[in-house]
Amino acid sequence: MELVLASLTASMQLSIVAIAQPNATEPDCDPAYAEVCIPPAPPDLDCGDIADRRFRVYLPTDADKPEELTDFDPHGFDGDDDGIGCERG
Ligand SMILES: [Ca+2]
Repeated sequence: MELVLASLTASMQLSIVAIAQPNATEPDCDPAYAEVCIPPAPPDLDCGDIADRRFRVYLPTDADKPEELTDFDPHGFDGDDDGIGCERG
């Protein structure tokens, strides 16, 4: 009986971890932008929607870019691809 109870408690704890996991891994800041916290797209944001200016945008050629990063500049802040977002405006 004690064994059944212990097993039940363990499986309940596993369920709680499984439920909590998706929220923990969902980023609020898009990893494409190094210095600022910008929510991931969608929705697509423009420079007019954010307060940050002249912040770093990771380029595919950057040696120090995050390894898991595949979607570079999803918001299109760095239209001229020089690695700096929202120079103007
Ligand atoms: Ca730029």
